[in-house]
Amino acid sequence: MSQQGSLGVAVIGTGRMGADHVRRITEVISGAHVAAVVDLDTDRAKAIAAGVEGCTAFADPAEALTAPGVDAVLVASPGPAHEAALLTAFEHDLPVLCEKPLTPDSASALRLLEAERRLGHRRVQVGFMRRYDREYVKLKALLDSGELGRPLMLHNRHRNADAPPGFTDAMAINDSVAHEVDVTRWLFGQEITAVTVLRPRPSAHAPEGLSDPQFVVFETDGGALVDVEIFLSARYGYQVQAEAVCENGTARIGDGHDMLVNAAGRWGGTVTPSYLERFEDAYDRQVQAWVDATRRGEVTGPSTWDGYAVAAVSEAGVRAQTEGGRVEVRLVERPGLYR
Ligand code: ISE
Repeated sequence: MSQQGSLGVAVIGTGRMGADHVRRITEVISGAHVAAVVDLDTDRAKAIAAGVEGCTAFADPAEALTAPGVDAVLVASPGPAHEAALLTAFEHDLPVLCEKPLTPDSASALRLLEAERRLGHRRVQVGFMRRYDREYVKLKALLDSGELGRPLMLHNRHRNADAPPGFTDAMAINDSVAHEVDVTRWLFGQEITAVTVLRPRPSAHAPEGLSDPQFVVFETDGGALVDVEIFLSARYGYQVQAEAVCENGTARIGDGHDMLVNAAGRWGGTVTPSYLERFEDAYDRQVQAWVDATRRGEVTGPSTWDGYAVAAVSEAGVRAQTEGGRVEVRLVERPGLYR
């Protein structure tokens, strides 16, 4: 570790998320600095590196990971590039924070699981940032306390103002519903065993090539039912809500009630424009937790197993979209490293 014990991070991928993480590491959190940025778009990488003291731009992740002063890696490149980046990080036994999805399919996620097992210790925290959102954390604590009794159902609403250009039905599962796959497993401590996808007549605002909204149903091995409304062109803003229905009561988060204004004959609050604002605090806490754990020599948070399980459920979800009906999820046995 360089700079008086500060963790030198290489950020791979300098798109929307990567650039936001560079800002976060440089300006918001403590204990780390960005030592390298990597992007195939070298102009973009150089422009970002120019704004960060001591940061070097690279086009090739392998080169960046052996650069002097690089102690850890934050992977924020597109999902299909994650496997190669993580395998390179494993070669150098570097700690990794990998943006979700871990990989876009279960076979590649399984290869990573095997590679990490061969290392013999956990190296990866997967970027399921909702686990660091204060409201989700409260909901998890309440469910874990047992006060509400056994969870029976989880209703989720996941709305984006607009889908990015080129967003497909499969991406609605792999990139968006992947979050509900993770929070379901985490909140309930159960695995998802089957997925069904239903679709109403699409919104007139649904972009070409995307069936929007969609209604996704999970069944779990604990006998719970979970529904997710994924609506990517909801227009009015970004909203994520969850309501757990349990034997002794219900608990709901994401209503955005932190300030209600009464004025001009109406009452209400504001809706965040995108996930960057809605989950800003969760992203900060996630990256800070990763840096703190790494500096202590530990690995915490969502694991490669969680990334694999989400990839397997997402794959079943995409099959349910194309084939129709209920698609079962089959996971390999959970290795001891992840228990
Ligand atoms: C995006 O990749 C995210 O991770 C957001 O949290 C999600 O709401 C959005 O739909 C995805 O495209």
